[in-house]
Amino acid sequence: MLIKPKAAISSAEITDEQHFKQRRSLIKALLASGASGVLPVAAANAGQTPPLSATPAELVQSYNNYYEFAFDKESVRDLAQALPTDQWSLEIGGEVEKPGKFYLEDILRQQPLEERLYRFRCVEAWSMVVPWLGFPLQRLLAQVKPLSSAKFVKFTSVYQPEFMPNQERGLMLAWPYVEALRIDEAMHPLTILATGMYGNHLPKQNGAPLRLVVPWKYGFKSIKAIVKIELQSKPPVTTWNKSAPHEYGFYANVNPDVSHPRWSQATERPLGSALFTARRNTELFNGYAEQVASLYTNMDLRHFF
Ligand SMILES: Nc1nc2c(c(=O)[nH]1)N[C@H]1C(S)=C(S)[C@@H](COP(=O)(O)O)O[C@H]1N2
Ligand SMILES: [Mo]
Repeated sequence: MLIKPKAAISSAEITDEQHFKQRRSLIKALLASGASGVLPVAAANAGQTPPLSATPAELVQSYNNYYEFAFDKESVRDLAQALPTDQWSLEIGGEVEKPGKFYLEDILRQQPLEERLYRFRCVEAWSMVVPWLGFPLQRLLAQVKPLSSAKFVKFTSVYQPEFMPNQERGLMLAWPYVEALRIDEAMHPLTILATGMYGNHLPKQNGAPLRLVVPWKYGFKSIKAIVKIELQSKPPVTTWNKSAPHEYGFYANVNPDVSHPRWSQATERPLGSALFTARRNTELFNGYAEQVASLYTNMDLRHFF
């Protein structure tokens, strides 16, 4: 399913819009021809009832958790526009054969973008459905050749206190924001690095120019504005887990049966639904159990929350 960009984009900001247009038509063509190598969107969405429909872009792009900028969701969009995102580079290192510094532009020349319509569930019990544009993280990791000693993947967000008010003030969390996955989670085909949404560029408030999306985990795992990826033999210390270990586990798999200490996770409020309309039931692994449950066989999900 492809969605046309809704709002016109400002021409000053978009120098490579042509590039995106070409990509979009390439994706369309490949989907129409059933060619492999591009995500079968239908397959990614299989088994989900009712069929997913995207949350309006305007909501997804104006209600944002991005603590480097603000603690409230409404002021992030404006503040985030100050972050410089051009000439972005990504360092990849640790337990790999071929570490290096890569320009995002070069990475994108090699990685065909795919559209993935995913559920997204914040630990605060609201949810949305987002058509991301991105590529499987496993494809990038394969290029740096992980060693067999690589058991975890650590992600680090940009540190730019000049442009990120809460970094400048040293408020709330230890900056930069860090997240991590187990290597098999990182290599799972549902795990993507996103560079766009709604058939267009990724807005700054949503983590431009490069963010992680792990659809079966709570939203805080999907780290924004990534500048570094390190493969490690030991479990990395992650931002939320460190700041409140009893509230935010390392795994953070969406699970209706494991409550947050301060609220239930059994239901969620779809973004855009009226205050008093029915909430929807939260699904185990956010609806992706069929694809990911095998990663956690024999694990007590209450203990490893
Ligand atoms: N660097 C960074 N990444 C982050 C966050 C953050 O504060 N800083 N918030 C997380 C949380 S709690 C959520 S719910 C999602 C929100 O993504 P969105 O604004 O695109 O909806 O981003 C996640 N990634
Ligand atoms: Mo969140």
